Amino acid sequence: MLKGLKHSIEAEGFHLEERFFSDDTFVDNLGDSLVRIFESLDGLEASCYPGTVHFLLDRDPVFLTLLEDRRMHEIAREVVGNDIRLHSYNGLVVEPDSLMVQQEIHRDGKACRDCGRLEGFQILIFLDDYIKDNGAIRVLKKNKNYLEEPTLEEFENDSVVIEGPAGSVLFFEAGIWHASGQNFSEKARRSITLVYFKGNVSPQIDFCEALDDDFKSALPADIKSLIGLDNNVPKNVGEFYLNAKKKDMGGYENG
Ligand SMILES: O=C(O)CCC(=O)C(=O)O
Repeated sequence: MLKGLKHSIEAEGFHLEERFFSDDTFVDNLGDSLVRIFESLDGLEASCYPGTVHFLLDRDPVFLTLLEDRRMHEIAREVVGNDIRLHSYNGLVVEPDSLMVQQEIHRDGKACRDCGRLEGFQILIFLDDYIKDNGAIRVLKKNKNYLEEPTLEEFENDSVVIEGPAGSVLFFEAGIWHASGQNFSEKARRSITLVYFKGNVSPQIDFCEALDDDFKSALPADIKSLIGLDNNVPKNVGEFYLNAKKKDMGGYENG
């Protein structure tokens, strides 16, 4: 799979792996948890980006289980390099006839004019079947100007709709322009997006500040590193010495 995936990413900027997650119960659990959280949102969280649930990681244990599927991170490392960091981990619940910012032609995260495959990588996990009628994502294939923002007309002419069954995963470079369609079906379309960037790009949220200490300390070492907890800079002199003590006085780092 990896060889084909790398080839498609290289040539077109994206690759769909049908039923990458073949355990239907797991995919259903992800979808159910996402909807439960979505329905409990209020205030700014409910109104600022309708249809988007941000910062999934500690909202339900199933989202940590998903992050512990290292196959996804390995693929991101193959494409971007070893020094990757999770930039964002969000969910989408696209309700019938709803309007969302994702319907505009866009790129996620810190993708900028110069950010092609070297900088970032995105994974979109379908929790329901993606079909034209429910507004499946459209992506603009790579061409020689693919980092430039396309006009509406260019996007309409040159983009492709990505359809696939629940459990499928769309892998794409962060530099690829894309947009959701409108959901004309009678059921919500749900998905999860993981965006990775190189370690020197700041994430959508400071995971270190946002997560609870108990949650952080129970995380496996590689997941800590993936979300940037390794870079936990002491906030003050007191914390610096406390960290040094915690290391059992095994030496003052950079001391
Ligand atoms: O799945 C979709 O509808 C599009 C998702 C999207 O545009 C995004 O996550 O940036």
